[in-house]
Amino acid sequence: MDSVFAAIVQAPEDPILGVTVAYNKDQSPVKLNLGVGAYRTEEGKPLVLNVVRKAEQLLVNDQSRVKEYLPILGLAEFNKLSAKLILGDDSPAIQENRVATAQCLSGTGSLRVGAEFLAKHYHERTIYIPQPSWGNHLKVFTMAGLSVKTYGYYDPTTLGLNFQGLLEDLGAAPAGAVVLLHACAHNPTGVDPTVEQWEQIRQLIRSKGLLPFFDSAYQGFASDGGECFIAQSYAKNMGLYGERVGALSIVCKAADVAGRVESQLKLVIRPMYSNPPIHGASIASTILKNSDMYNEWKIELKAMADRIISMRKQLFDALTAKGTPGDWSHIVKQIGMFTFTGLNSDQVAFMTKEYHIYMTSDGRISMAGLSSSTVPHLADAIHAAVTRAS
Ligand code: PLA
Repeated sequence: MDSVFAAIVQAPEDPILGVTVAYNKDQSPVKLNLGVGAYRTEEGKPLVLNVVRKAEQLLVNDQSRVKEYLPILGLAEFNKLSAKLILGDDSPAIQENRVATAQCLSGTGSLRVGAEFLAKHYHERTIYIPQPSWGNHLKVFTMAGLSVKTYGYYDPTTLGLNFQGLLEDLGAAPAGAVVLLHACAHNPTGVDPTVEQWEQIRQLIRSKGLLPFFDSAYQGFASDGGECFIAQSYAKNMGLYGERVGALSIVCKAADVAGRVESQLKLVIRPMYSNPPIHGASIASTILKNSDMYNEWKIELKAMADRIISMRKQLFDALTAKGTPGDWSHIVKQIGMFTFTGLNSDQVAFMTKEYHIYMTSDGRISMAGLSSSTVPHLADAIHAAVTRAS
């Protein structure tokens, strides 16, 4: 007898995580995964931070720890520390008890819970995301019941910020609309506004009564007294990817509002996954609350960031030395884990087929997946892809 599911069609792989699936199937010894934004060492290995190992050891040795359910909003201490980390120690919003924070399943879970809350309680259902943005934004917000529009962000002719387009599009947005902002290190473009541009964006958002929803971290902006949503992820900065550690903070104008917002967050979360997992959040709070471990974390984080910057330089130098046609200075100018190369999907497909280099079809490469020993291989592939047709 036929299955009742016989008519189900095969779903496509995810545009980002599917790159890893294809990579895993490749038997070539020179294969290279520059798809997902996951940090690798110079040896090409995943990295568990020393300070994370230390925190885990402390947790394991602590016999008083149990495996009870966390409250719906997660570990209270973790939530406090996360809000402090993103808003700053001396944030008036924290001092005045105006922040409602929920421990969520990493950045994605924080975005989703925030979006569900907005769909249920907010009068304006439209959210503006940058063009382009992280591919999952559209799906997360649509699934939560919001209607997604885009605002100008990237200018492919300058490989820089389309600031005029951004101001025009947000200026034309309906009052109250939600605006998704990448707090820093915009994915996939690696292009961020300058401090002055951020201030102009802030003024526009406040003057139009738009509601900012930050993905990740940008200290300072959120301390202007206005309301905002912040989705934090510890996946990359603590290397806690698979532990799924994150937080949603909703900054409100008054403590009584924050209290009611928090009570409603619980009603959103309880039927979704009941309550979040304990281990990863315990690691993060162990690190955040101990000043020695906190400092150690910052040093290790900086080492990761510095290695990525050095990869940018090495790749740029390699292409310059080869005389690869085109201006490649954006490789060193862009910020964060990714270089938005400007390579098109045909060139990407060519590099995967001929060089076993895996990356997203929009031409984004994860610089964190590169090492000194693989830079020449990537430079060869880019050179061949660029010179092939011409
Ligand atoms: N927001 C942005 C802008 C991201 O780039 C990512 C992850 C997330 C949120 C979610 O991260 P988290 O849920 O793991 O905390 N982007 C990755 C991985 C690194 C992915 O697509 O899931 C990327 O390669 O784009």
